[in-house]
Amino acid sequence: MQRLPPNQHITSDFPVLHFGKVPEFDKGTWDFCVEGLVENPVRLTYDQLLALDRTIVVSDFHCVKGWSRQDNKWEGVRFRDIAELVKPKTNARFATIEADGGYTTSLPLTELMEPDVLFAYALYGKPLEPLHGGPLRLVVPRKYAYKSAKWVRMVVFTEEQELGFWEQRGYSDSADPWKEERYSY
Ligand SMILES: Nc1nc2c(c(=O)[nH]1)N[C@H]1C(S)=C(S)[C@@H](COP(=O)(O)O)O[C@H]1N2
Ligand SMILES: [Mo]
Repeated sequence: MQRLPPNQHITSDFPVLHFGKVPEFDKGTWDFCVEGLVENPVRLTYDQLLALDRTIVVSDFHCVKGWSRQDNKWEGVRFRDIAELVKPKTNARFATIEADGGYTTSLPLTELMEPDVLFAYALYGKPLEPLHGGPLRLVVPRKYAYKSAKWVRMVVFTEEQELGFWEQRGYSDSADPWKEERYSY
């Protein structure tokens, strides 16, 4: 089976790519909020998040600029487990992911509910380092990596899809690397 999406090349190091500054993590004030069209909005501290069911997913990571990094061992909480906790209302169809520093991205719930979609707080058994999105990042292996928001603080369930940071700047909203959906035009 072909493991590398079209026109991607494998890199064995882990490039660091983001817009803006790496936010500082203060465990005392940090929180993770899930709200919008849900029955049971939650605000979790870092320790409360770590106490939720932990899942390990080994997955590949594809940046829209052309590099792919294989076999990343992420550890965290599945999106679907968070959804189970907050109970999306029947009209919720998307979720907007908001990060420290203002970065956002959005995905259909059908794609976020896949079993390999994680809010990751560890990589190879170590707390996720700030450069790669620590303390918490979304990981969506089946999409270009701009959907994998670093420094996630908030999830808002919505009825309509909101356009994320890169998606407002010409990148594809569907972002499927296998179909090479890189740009929105
Ligand atoms: N908050 C935030 N998350 C982000 C980005 C960003 O600019 N800000 N860039 C995205 C892009 S384009 C890529 S390729 C990956 C890079 O993740 P890495 O730095 O851990 O390799 O983060 C994604 N998540
Ligand atoms: Mo990227």
